Amino acid sequence: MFARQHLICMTVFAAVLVFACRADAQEANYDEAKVPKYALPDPLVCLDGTKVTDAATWSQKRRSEILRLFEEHVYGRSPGRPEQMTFMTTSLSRNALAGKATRKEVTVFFNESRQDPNMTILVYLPNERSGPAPLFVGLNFGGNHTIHADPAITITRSWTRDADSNHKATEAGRGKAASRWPVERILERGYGLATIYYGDIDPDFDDGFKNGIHPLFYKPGQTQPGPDEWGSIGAWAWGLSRAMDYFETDPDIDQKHVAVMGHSRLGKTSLWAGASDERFAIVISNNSGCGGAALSRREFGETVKRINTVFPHWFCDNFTRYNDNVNACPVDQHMLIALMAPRPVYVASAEEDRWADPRGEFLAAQGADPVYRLLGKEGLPADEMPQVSRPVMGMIAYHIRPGKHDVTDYDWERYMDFADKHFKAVK
Ligand code: GTR
Repeated sequence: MFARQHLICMTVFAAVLVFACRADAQEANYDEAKVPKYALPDPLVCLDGTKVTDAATWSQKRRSEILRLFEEHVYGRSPGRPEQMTFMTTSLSRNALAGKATRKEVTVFFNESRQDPNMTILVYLPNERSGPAPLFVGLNFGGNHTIHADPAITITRSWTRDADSNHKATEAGRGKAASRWPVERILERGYGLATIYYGDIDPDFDDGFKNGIHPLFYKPGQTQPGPDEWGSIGAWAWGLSRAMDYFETDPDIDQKHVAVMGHSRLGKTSLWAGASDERFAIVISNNSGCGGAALSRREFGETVKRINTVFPHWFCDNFTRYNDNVNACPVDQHMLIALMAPRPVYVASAEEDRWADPRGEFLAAQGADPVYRLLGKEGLPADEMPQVSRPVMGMIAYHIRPGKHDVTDYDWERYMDFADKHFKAVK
């Protein structure tokens, strides 16, 4: 009897959920004519109303003001580098991928006891190089073993989305995401690639921050982050900074030429990593959308309310204040892109990825341009949104390619063109 009632309850609940999701999806606006009128906060006007007219005021005052605003209202404050952190190389081959690469796996332990959570950085470096290799680093969605069929990559022990195998990754996942990681091509163009499974840092579901990295930093008595403290995006970005700490110790890696790249929620993460850690020399956002490169005030496709509802663990709790009033938020995402200045930043969209609002991504990139120009840099050399497959590259780059929400070879080739342009890498 109880079981039957329970079943009925679950069925009703599921039906309501499906209905709610459909209703919500229908409500998403995809009509340019229905984008509300909005005014963007000026990245060059300080909170006290003064206008920034010189580079020194930007770097000494306004930049840190904007960074604090993003911490307080959007991503939350993160801790720094743990004092007890250690690195351990757990595998090394100088003869990987038919001799083309050096492959390393490096485990990062965050505390003295070397317990979980810890993260494993998988690194491929081109053997054909004359010195330390410039590097792309990005988090992956399924485990390091998914990015390439290389049988030597260790399968992650962390929670994965793979429900078939009880959330434990298996051999079946090996190479599954290879189309998003053209490792051989990256090596051929003279770059290394490092990647980390994002679930090593914080599993991507809302558990009240009991698992993952957060509890390591709780003050006595604290059970979850405060309203202005890091959510999961903050934690993932923090993990990228810890990887950067490792790169600084590896003589095979050119630590001054590390580009951080991420797709979708991990594109939001690469932007936040690049904003909060200026050691990343290039920052790349692939289809990052709402809470990433897209302007929140346009409310086109995914909205702040919807993202905070469906993914309550991604941002800090303060961000929910803007669910019904996004105009009250003291920042919008063009200011996040401006935090990369004067470093090169690339924003990429996909034509069919309307959920991520390609135009909103372009407009945010454009909205950062005045800051680059103030710093004497080119910014984004485009007055209008470019046509499909017509990348524009200044210090800010933008492209929109045909197709859906994904990372393709086209995207990677453009990121490497951009890195060639700014790093002058050996090819
Ligand atoms: C969607 C989410 C997006 C984007 C995407 C992803 O469900 O609405 O913001 O992050 O997931 O990460 O694949």
